[in-house]
Amino acid sequence: MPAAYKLNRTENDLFGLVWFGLVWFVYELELMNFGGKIKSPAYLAINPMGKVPAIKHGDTVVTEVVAICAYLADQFPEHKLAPALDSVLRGSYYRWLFFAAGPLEMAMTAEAYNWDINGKNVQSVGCGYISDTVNTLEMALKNGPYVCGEQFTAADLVLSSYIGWEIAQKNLEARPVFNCVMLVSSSVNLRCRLPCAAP
Ligand SMILES: N[C@@H](CCC(=O)N[C@@H](CS)C(=O)NCC(=O)O)C(=O)O
Repeated sequence: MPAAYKLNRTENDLFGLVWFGLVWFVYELELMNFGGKIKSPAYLAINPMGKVPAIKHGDTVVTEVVAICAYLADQFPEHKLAPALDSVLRGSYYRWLFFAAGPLEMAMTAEAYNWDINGKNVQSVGCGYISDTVNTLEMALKNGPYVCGEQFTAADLVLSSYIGWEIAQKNLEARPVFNCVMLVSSSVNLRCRLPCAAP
């Protein structure tokens, strides 16, 4: 089973909901603190970025929250957190996982730190205007019940975690579909599936 590294903060942090899902898998959990163990040589040997989360599974180290979720979903298929390799749903699965790691993380950081995305730079900025990313996220989620259709996947875990954190940080407006997605993911995490028709 994997060892996992996570910040010593509340379960509502950036990776809280994702992590809540990952405890299905995680055997050993090592908590980090800002400026402390996270920048120690021992941890930098695991992640030279000095950032969490990270996991070690046998000799394999995986960093980047979305990669960790995708990796664990593949390694522990009994949890059915990824569409089958030959399923066409794999297209949506990859699409929204990478959307979270790319445009969504970038747009939320841009919002948090007032980055100037304007007519001169928007064509080169991966998230476009912040509203482009937020509207696309809403579009992806509104047909439900899950982002890949009928199957709850690691992509839902990732997106709901980002959404929860970013709403709490006031970087993302609490649109009805975003609230709904968080509720559904929490429920699935608690092993009681409550498919939700988005408003
Ligand atoms: N792109 C990374 C982001 C990781 C990240 O920013 N982690 C923050 C969590 S708040 C961290 O470890 N910060 C500690 C530091 O930079 O010292 C991922 O997806 O995992």
